[in-house]
Amino acid sequence: SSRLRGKNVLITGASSGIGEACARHFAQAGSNLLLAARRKDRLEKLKAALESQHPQIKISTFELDVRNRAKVLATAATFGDVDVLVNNAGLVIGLEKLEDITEEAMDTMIDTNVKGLVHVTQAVLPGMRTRDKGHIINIGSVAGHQAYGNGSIYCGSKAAVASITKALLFETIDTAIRISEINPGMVETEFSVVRFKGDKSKADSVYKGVHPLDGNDIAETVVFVAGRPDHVNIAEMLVFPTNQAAATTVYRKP
Ligand code: NDP
Ligand code: 8X3
Repeated sequence: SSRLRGKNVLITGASSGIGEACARHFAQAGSNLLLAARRKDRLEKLKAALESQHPQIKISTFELDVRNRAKVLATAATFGDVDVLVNNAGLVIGLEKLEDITEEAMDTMIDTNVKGLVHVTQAVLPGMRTRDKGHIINIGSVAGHQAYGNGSIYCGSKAAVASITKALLFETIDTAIRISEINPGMVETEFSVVRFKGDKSKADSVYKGVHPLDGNDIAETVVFVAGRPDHVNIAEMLVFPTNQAAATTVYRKP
């Protein structure tokens, strides 16, 4: 949509998967990009590729761990005006019973998915309030709305994202700021490779016999949500592959 041309879009977790696909789709729409993640080398490659395809847009990259509150706040001071924030950085570690989850895994998920999202939002929302414009799009998950066994902390972290998103709708009701949550089902990205600590065959088995979503499928919905007229807020969306019915219910072709 031409509404996104020239808009400044900050995407966290832009080095892979959904975030990287969002970068490509917003670039296609003519938006300027602020790309953040820990793996700066990947962001640089993406920036170079997108700059050659879309010479008219501006792209900046930021090596940023969203868990590092002080760094997030300091880096945000260099962002300029952010029109759209896509809070996408997130991860799952393991698939284990609650009593078997390590403190490190628990901290990593909560610090990234919940506190990291809050850090970036706290860094960007005050400017949006001052300008009385902006759009925050949080990438939640079906897992935040339907808990499943061996997913307690991850599901809980995404349930927190759902609650925080809803609270923000109330807190910005008297402003022109839009708050949206997009909840994907099964998306084939590096998500399962990270979950199983690099075990590619275990990760591949998650998608066996199904045609999962890919990053582009979610990026298209993010760009659609961001591209609605200013008076339209798509507050919530659930996006499944066709053969998924619930968080852990997928039909697999035999
Ligand atoms: P990927 O693993 O492909 O991408 C995750 C991104 O998050 C990477 O760019 C990674 O970058 C970034 N990230 C992780 N930790 C941090 C951190 N501490 N600071 C900054 N960036 C970080 O997975 P997806 O694209 O699938 O995941 C994106 C979002 O989508 C997540 O919030 C996930 O929970 C959600 N989601 C995914 C689903 C799926 O099935 N794949 C389904 C529903 C929701 P880097 O490592 O360079 O920092
Ligand atoms: C990721 C989806 O439910 O497969 O948010 O873990 S799930």
